[in-house]
Amino acid sequence: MNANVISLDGLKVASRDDLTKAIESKGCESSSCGSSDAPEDMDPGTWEKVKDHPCYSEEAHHYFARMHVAVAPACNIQCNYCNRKYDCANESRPGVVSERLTPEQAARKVIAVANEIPQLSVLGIAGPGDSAYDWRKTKETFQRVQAQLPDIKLCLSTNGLALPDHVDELLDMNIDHVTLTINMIDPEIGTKIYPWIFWQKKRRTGLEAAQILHERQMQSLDLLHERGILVKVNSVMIPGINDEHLMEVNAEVKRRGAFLHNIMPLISAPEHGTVFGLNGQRGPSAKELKKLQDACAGGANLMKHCRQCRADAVGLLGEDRGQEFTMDLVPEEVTYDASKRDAYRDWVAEERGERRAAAEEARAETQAAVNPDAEPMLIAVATKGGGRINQHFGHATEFQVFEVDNDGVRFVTHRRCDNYCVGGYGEEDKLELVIKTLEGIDTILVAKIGGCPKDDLAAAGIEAIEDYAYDYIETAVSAVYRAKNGLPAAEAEIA
Ligand code: CLF
Ligand code: SF4
Repeated sequence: MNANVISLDGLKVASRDDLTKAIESKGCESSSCGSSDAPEDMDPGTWEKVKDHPCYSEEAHHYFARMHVAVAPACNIQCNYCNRKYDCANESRPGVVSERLTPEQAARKVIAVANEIPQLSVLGIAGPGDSAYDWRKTKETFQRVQAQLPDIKLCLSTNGLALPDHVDELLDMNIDHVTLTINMIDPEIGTKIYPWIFWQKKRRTGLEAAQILHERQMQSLDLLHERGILVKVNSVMIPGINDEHLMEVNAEVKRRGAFLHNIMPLISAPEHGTVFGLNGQRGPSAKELKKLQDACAGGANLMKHCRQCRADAVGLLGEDRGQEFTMDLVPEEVTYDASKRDAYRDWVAEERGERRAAAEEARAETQAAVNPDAEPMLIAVATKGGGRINQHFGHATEFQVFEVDNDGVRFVTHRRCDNYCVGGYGEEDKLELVIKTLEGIDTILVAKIGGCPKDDLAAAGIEAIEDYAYDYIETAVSAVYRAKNGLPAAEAEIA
């Protein structure tokens, strides 16, 4: 096979031009990024580490995919939002069970996925228990993958209790991304979240347990930071328990060098069988989460594009292709072929540069023609990746939401929904739910939409626009904003 031929979701293309055309006509289903220029707020060394990581770079998540392998079932603590029948809720949606794998099966699965999904850039181990406690299996998996697919980034997620014992091994394996779940820096608050931990061969409870966990988490953060390993801190926001306290957590993890802080909403329901689910502890509303995120402005940088994925997730953050790669579908013998991924990365390097230049140009022109009366807008987009508006309204299972004002365009969140169109037909009851999901949105940009849903959206005060199909998101959002406010169009948009 020609090393430059790439297949994307069945599209065979032989050159960058072909790939661009393919994506413009069908939509890019995946991700990878690679302008060699670091953004202004990042040094080149850090940029090199994050530019292909969909969780550590919002921009990268338009291009690159991650996969998880569920190899580490054992855990050394109990969180009140976790039921051990399911996967670790620190990095997964609760109530989900993944297919447990041996390290050998996991390595085989990674090769099978890498051969099919050229956007794959990261292998994460996020349980289904604790990856640092179940270390032997985690380490063997990483070693096998590193030996066979040296260009895949390795990423670990842990509660931090066992991590200090393995930090130097992480360094030896070239792992430069670790997620620590830190829900408190005050052990009194910790007693309301953690009923026990297992530490030095004994079960500890109450304040002693929370104190040890806190000290080990801070030690983990310090050791990782000293070694130049990037740390993302995940915190589960639990109203009435740690919600206000998370501002202090944010400031402390920033002080200790965390690269990102990901505040995740507690998802709690009786059917999950967790302590919080059974005692009626609620999760935060989207408004409460946003308020806390706004209150943390100026502290540690916040991740806002997390999808709370599964311990066996595969694909772009907004999609899960795990069912295409269950072990019964992975061949016994698989040989790694890096050619598609290499060609994809080359394409993304160029594409990313162009996208950034177009967005910058639109932003500059927006700022140059400020209308002081212009109101900020919330604009939702339907996208399958590649940073473009390339999805049919009826096929979207989530919408990415951007805020735009005279300062430019910013990603703020995503909103999940069931897709409206199933088997070629729209379902009216689903449309009602989609419209509810889009509450507060001014405009939605889609590649295509039918007349009926467009009218129903308009009746709900949401304008659906197809005019920017396959355009870059930021330039399109900026164009809509300017058109609404009587500002001149940017050159990038006219082109
Ligand atoms: Fe996985 Fe986590 Fe690594 Fe990402 S997920 S181990 S850092 S590769 Fe990402 Fe998923 Fe959110 Fe996690 S979207 S749950 S932040
Ligand atoms: Fe569950 Fe993860 Fe907490 Fe362990 S660390 S109890 S697996 S949520």
